[in-house]
Amino acid sequence: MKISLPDADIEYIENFYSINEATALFDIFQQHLLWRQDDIRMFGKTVKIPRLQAWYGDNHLRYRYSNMTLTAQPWATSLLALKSRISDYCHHDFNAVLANLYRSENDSVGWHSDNEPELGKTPTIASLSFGAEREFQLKHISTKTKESIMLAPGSLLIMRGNTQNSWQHCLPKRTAKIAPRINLTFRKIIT
Ligand SMILES: O=C(O)CCC(=O)C(=O)O
Ligand SMILES: [Mn+2]
Repeated sequence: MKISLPDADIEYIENFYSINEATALFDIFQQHLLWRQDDIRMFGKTVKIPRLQAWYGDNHLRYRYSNMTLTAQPWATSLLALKSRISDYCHHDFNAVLANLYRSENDSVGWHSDNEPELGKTPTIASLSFGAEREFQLKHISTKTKESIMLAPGSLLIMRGNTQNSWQHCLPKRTAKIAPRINLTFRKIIT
């Protein structure tokens, strides 16, 4: 399904994986990915980022993200099957994936665009969700228009073209209790 937003090219496939597959994949990734708790420096202070992360990709690719440099772990076999299915669906070659584990409603990611220079000018980002459903928000950079999409387990969200140049996105904290969620964003680093 196309999500019709100005200056964006966004597609959402709710049942890219069945609910049974999504549940099994959540368990595998939660147990087997090399989750790390990174820090960032903000206003001169060191703070823990509010989620766990893991970075996998070809040839120890490096990725600078919010002042951190992550060096890719070699592909875990559990990720390769997903990469190939998503690459076929998107007709796009991905060479890395950033995994996020939101342990609870207190974990989040703040407003940002996936606009690091190593992604190129019009990156294609393929984002898979497992575990609890969470609200993904979008905000147009100049008009400030907001939109939100509930990302269901097993869903695939694809952002292409100008989306990262015109919109920011975030995954806000919530007050009501929420179970853990894993998000995998497949990317192509241009070296
Ligand atoms: O968890 C999500 O759905 C979004 C994650 C994200 O925006 C990112 O890792 O850049
Ligand atoms: Mn992002």
